[in-house]
Amino acid sequence: MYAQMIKTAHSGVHKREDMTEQERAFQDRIDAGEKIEPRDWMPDDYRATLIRQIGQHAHSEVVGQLPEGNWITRAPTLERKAILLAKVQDEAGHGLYLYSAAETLGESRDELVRLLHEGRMKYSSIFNYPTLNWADIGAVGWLVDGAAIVNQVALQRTSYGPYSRAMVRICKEESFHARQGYSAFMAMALGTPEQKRMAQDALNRMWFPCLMMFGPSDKDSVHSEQSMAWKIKVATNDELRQKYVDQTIPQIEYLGLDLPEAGIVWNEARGHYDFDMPDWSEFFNVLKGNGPCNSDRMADRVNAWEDGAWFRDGLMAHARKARARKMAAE
Ligand code: FAQ
Repeated sequence: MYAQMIKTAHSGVHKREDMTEQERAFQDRIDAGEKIEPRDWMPDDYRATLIRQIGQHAHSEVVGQLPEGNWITRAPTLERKAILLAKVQDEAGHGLYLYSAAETLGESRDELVRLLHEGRMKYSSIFNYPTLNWADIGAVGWLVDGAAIVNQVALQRTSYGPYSRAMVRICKEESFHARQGYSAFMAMALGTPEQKRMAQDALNRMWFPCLMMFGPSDKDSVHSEQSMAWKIKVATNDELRQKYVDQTIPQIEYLGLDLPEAGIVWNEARGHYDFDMPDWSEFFNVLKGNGPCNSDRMADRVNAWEDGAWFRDGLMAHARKARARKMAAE
């Protein structure tokens, strides 16, 4: 369904004077802070925008398992290994909650996965960067999950009920993820000089890719204006990015690391840190599939899907037999 709706998901901002009576009544519900539920009437492009965003979000959780999953066998202690295993498993669960939320809009998980594998849907740019060493794994938990949380805490207030409720649970689990990341990273930052050097290097490399997670600057964000009007998004890309920078700088200082060379200066008048924006040409290049790991990530996902076909077929055969047995017994 989303494949046919892609055009409407990009159809520009709705003006009140152009709305039908039904659309106006819908907007009034949004403005009054009501949640929209699956059986409620909604405009086609509200539905398509949600499927796009929730679908991409779900794909990010699943693809996001890859950079950390590849370090489970190499975790430095059994305790770190058990923690990382649980964390990566949680990400799969987050993907499932989100695919389920998309299903309430009439879009199947199989269809969304097909669109991802055909390169017609996106996942978060951050997962196209490599995790080179153990310091990077701490940094993913601290900085990547930290960025995801800033975004997802805001999304708890999104206007679509199932998405909002999925976010409440996901945020609880993400806060464990960020803490385990900070704990692993702190052990490196406060460790030997070589560990500290690795931690500083991980921070420097991940800083800008993490800022990119919030999307392009507001002036270049295609969807923000309409998504804000519908309260699908409750804060803009730049607002959330600022919030993230403001909360992360004191955490870097606490670790005794140098701030990344990224124009970070406290601005007393604004009451916020000033900082340089990432190189947006790099961001858009990663979105086009040209990041350091895009092709590896997609190949891993497509292979996993194909290798799992026998298991899905087995589950379906079992379900069919169980159903036939149940019906015969009735
Ligand atoms: N990466 O008009 P906007 C996680 C695309 S969860 C890739 O501003 P929008 C947990 C955007 O889709 C991380 N594409 O778009 C974890 C659009 O393209 P389209 C995922 C991006 O939707 C941690 C175009 O650029 N979180 O990490 C990105 O209003 C550790 C124009 O952009 C979510 O998905 C990007 N960074 O705002 C898991 C949160 N940014 O669709 C494992 C929900 C933008 O027209 C390990 N999503 N694009 O072809 C959102 O809040 C929004 O979708 C934004 C983008 C803020 C990401």
